[in-house]
Amino acid sequence: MKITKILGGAAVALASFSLQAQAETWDMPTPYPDATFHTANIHDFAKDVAEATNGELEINVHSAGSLFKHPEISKAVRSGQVPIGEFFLSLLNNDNPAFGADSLPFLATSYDDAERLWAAQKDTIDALLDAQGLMALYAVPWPPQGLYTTKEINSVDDLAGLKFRTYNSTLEQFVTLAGAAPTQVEVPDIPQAFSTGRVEAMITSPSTGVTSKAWDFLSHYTDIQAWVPKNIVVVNKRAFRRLDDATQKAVLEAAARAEARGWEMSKAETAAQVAVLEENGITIIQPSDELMSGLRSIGTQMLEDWKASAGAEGEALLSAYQQ
Ligand code: PCA
Repeated sequence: MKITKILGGAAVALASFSLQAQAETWDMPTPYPDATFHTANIHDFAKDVAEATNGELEINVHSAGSLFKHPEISKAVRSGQVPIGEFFLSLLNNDNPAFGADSLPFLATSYDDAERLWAAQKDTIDALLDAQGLMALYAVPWPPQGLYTTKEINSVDDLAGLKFRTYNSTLEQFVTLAGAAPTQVEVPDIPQAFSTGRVEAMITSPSTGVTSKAWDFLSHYTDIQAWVPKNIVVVNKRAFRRLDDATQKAVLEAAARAEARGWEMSKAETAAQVAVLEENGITIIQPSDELMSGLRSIGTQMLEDWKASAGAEGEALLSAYQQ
């Protein structure tokens, strides 16, 4: 009796020890607030992974740049400081122009275009990330990007001199060519940047307009649908390889589900969040032909610059997209 008890206790202790030894927690930095659909999707992804692995892999999401600031996230995953993270794919444009293709103005402006562009980009991006010790898990687009201002904008000239919030180098170039003055501001800092007068206009999605309560500091939304940029979730390859086969498989399956779910969430967001902007008093405007042709010609110039810097790799990517 006594012996069985002891053995039983030892068996229980052993079992819980081996569970503890296997169970792992991954800290996951992300740049955007919890109210963002991308972040909600990541929380679901983490839940799926935990469930599929019986809690052996827990992903602990640190949103809104709380663990690493957005520009640091890719480096933190690369160096292994964290095993997994999310960031805006085209932030890596400075490493290689192929990363920035989805942020080129008017190259891909609908979800169908965005899907074809992602298919055309994917192999190149995978190879570039692989060389950095990273592996892509999934990518999800933001809704098409629109123009937020404090007045009606009918032409590129109307943008001249505006203090303009930007989020990457391609947007910075676009804004500069439009004659406005760019300032890089991360999403969690948008309300303060506007309320203190550091910026007075921005190009972003209806989603980010809503999560930052654009109606508190802006009045007009012009639906220019300029590009459909993506967020990407990556893992550190070494950290991934340390997982056993079943856990690796669970992560990849949850990632595939998150990608499919995220694209649907993004599509559903577009109209829904424009409606929220409108309900809160923002004037929604269809762009004038003059504004669009002015912006498009800036886009054409930027595509030429991009081609020149992206070389043969860029050409292959573009021709795959334009097939
Ligand atoms: N929101 C993010 C990226 C694109 C978007 O729609 C931002 O404004 O930074």
